[in-house]
This record gives sequence, C-alpha cells and structure tokens, in this order.
Amino acid sequence: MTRRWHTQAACGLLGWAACTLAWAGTLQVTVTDDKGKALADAVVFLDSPAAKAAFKPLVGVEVEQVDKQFAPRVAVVTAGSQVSFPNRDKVRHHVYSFSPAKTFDLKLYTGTPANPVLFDKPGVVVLGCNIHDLMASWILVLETPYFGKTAASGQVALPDVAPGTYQMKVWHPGLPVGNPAQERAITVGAANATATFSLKGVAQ
Ligand SMILES: [Cu+2]
Repeated sequence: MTRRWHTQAACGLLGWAACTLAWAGTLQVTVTDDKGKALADAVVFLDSPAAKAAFKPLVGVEVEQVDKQFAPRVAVVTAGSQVSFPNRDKVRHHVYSFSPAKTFDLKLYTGTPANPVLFDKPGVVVLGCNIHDLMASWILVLETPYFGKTAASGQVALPDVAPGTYQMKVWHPGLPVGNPAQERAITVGAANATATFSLKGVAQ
C-alpha cells in the first residue's frame, strides 16, 4: 500500500514517464562464458520469495518443429504454463522428455497435437524426438515473472523488475547435463540498471 501511494504521488507531480521509472526499472544483463565471449541463449532469471508469489502461467506458448529442429531451441515458461508442440514439417515427429521436471511422450504425429502439455514443476526439461536423434531442445520452467534469454550479443533486458533483492540465476544448455543454474545475489532499485554474469564451464 505504501509503495502504491508513493508511486501515485510521483505520477501526479512528475508525469507518466517519471511514474514508470519510479515503479520499476529494466535490468539489462550481459552474459559471457569464462573467457569473456558473449553467450547467446542463456536464460537469466531473478528468484525471490516476492517473485515466487508474483508469477503467473504463460498463455499460448509453442515449441514448433521446423526443418527437423525445435524452435525455439531454448524456451522459458513459468510453472503452470501449457505448451503446444505444432509440427510444421511434412515428416512425423515423436516428441518426448524423460526429465524429472516433466516426463511426457507425444507419439508420432503431424500437425498440432490436440492437447498442450502442462509444465507444472520448476526445472530443466530436455526435449528429444524419437525419430530424429539430432533434434534437441530445452524448456526451462521457472517460478518468477522476471526472466529472459540472451541474444547473440549476450544481452537480455528484464523489464519492470520490482525493487528488491534477488538471486540472479543464469542457465545455458551448454552447461554439463544436470548442472544447476549458477547464481549470485543482486539488489535492484527503482532505476534502470545493468549487470554482467560470467558463466563457468559452459561449452559453446
Ligand atoms: Cu522428429
């Protein structure tokens, strides 16, 4: 309540732009490997008790199969999200996961399977195709509204992060299988901020 009152006061006195800045800033994170090379497809997320209380399931998430590859290669969803797996190829695919966070099996199909798959537990889900051994992708299931995936530049912007202290966690599919995200504490204020993160032991 206190924070809302202050924010509305700032809106009235300073206008909408100042209000937005007062409410929450953007955290821009740059991820590199331990040699300083930019890391694409790294997932950056901010965990905290407040973040865990604030996230909601995503709607309309798809992991396509195109040219015998998954797209995107790395997907990020919040727990409770449903994901559909449309097959855009003419050949059939058989998508499966043995991961503890979600075990499932979509037997040989073309088109879009009737039912999306519910991802209700946090963790890393590794996807494969029974027919095409080279097809691989990952779904990261998170319990926070603050997450993003780095571009080729190694950069990602997390918008509208509420001020607070978080564990900033970074995961990449090039980490050894089963390795958890690496993390450190970060305190985010009301203004825009930047951070860097060097991920150890990642192959790229
Ligand atoms: Cu396949």
